[in-house]
Amino acid sequence: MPRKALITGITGQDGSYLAEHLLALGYEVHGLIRRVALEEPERRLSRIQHLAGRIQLHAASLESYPSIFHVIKRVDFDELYHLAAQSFVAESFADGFSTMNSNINGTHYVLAALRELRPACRFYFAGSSEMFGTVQASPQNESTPFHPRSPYGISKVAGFHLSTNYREAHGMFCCNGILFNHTGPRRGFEFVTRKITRGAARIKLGLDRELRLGNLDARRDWGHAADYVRAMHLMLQQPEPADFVIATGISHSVRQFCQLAFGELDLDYREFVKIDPQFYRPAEVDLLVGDASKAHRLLGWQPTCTFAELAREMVAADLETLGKTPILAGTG
Ligand code: F7E
Repeated sequence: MPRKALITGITGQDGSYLAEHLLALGYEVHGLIRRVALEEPERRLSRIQHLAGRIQLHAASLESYPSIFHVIKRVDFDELYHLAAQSFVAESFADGFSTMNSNINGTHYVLAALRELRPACRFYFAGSSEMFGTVQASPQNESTPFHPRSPYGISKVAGFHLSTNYREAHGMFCCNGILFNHTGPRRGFEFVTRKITRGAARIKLGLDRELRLGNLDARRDWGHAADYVRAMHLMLQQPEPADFVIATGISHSVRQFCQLAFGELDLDYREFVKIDPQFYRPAEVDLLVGDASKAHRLLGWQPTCTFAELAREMVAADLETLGKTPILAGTG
């Protein structure tokens, strides 16, 4: 009998890579999606289109306990990966209420339904380096205190504590991944790395003349999402539930990513990147760099993709996709 996994957020970057990874390992993969996604499959299911027929999708809303309950009741899941969230930090400043509702209550609904129906199902919570916020020590590891700087970060701290509490109070197998920034060609367009690679490719192709960005001096520890989903799976295979930092251990600035991405296209980012205050955040996280030595030691996990390789892959993918659009075919 194959093991059965449910992924919330299967339509996102991480969900799609995780679904591929679990299928390759022989899992029966199920995904929780919003009903509205079924009405616009080309746009909303684009990252998992190539998996059609190999995964089973269930419509539910993170805002509705009964809808989550019914999905969890339907199948005897062995593992549940809770990745669904409002994950764009800037948006969480614009609408903190909906970020809190879906990220905190959504996590609580999933945990409560699991406890009621399938308490033996292993649970993964997608925690975030944004929980560290204004860092209290560097590099950050599993013992570093949290000091979140955004409603998003606060919602992830709450989710982390909820998951930990179900582990401690109800004996459930709950693991929290504390994942540092991870990206790749499937990244949403608003996140800075994808905004830069797509922007650079558009400029190269003559579709745009400039790219407007905010704080170029923020530093993050960026890895490849395909590497990071392997760690999620490994966490749930351990003898005991625990929390793990997943990171490369190397930080770079947004400016360095611009340099690399534009450089891939023989462009100088300084000619094209314009600073626009609207992309600054009311409270910034200046520096994040993770210490993943616990994951190296206990999970045998290592990242495989360097920062430069990441930029190269993303630029190449954006150039290829944009090069195929009809607008270019017309303009040569
Ligand atoms: O920003 C700066 C911005 O939006 C990175 C999410 O996956 O990782 C991600 O959160 C940095 C920030 O990601 C622009 O101020 C400059 O310092 O790509 P981002 P994030 O906020 O680090 C964590 C681990 C998560 O958990 C989150 O869900 O880049 N920045 N100029 C900009 N950022 C954006 N988005 N757009 C700009 O124009």
